Amino acid sequence: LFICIDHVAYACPDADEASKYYQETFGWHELHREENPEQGVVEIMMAPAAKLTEHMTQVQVMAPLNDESTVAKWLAKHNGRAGLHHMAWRVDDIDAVSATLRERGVQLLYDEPKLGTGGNRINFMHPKSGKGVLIELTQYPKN
Ligand code: CMX
Ligand code: CO
Repeated sequence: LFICIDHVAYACPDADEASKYYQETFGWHELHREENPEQGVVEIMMAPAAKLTEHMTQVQVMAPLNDESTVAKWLAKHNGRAGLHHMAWRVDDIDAVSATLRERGVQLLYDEPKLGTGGNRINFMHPKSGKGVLIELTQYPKN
């Protein structure tokens, strides 16, 4: 069902500041950045390598775009402190994986996948189905 851990997401108030720290202190690279208004985040995908390769895991540095953002709510609940917010599992076929997981009683947040990083199709397992962890499913565009 699953290919690899696509990313681990770090939520913070200022994504640029965190990216600068990753670059200057750890020598990491920005692979991609975008704003996703539907998800309410500005996100920067980062990794030790300058290019995304098969089975590589990234860090998604993200900050809320506005006060209504789920990430703004999460930060407020954590007294404004940055921290790990979710992890994402890369899948080959999100529709098939979602159907199998639903059969197994897993609660997915959306009826249909939404648009995620770089045009990926994404969905989330509710934290209670992830044993206390918010887990994203992500499928890259097929080319
Ligand atoms: N990790 C683990 N548990 C979490 C969590 C997180 N990130 N966010 C919330 N929870 C838990 C809370 O602790 C709470 O648990 P209890 O009921 O035991 O107290 C429960 O979930 C409900 O929390 P809440 O603060 O009331 O939050 P909501 O139910 O309003 O929202 C969730 C939670 C998961 C539905 C919401 O965050 C969501 O829709 N997430 C998916 C979208 C998202 O995270 N987008 C940003 C990332 C985009 C990207 O990766 O591209
Ligand atoms: Co994510």
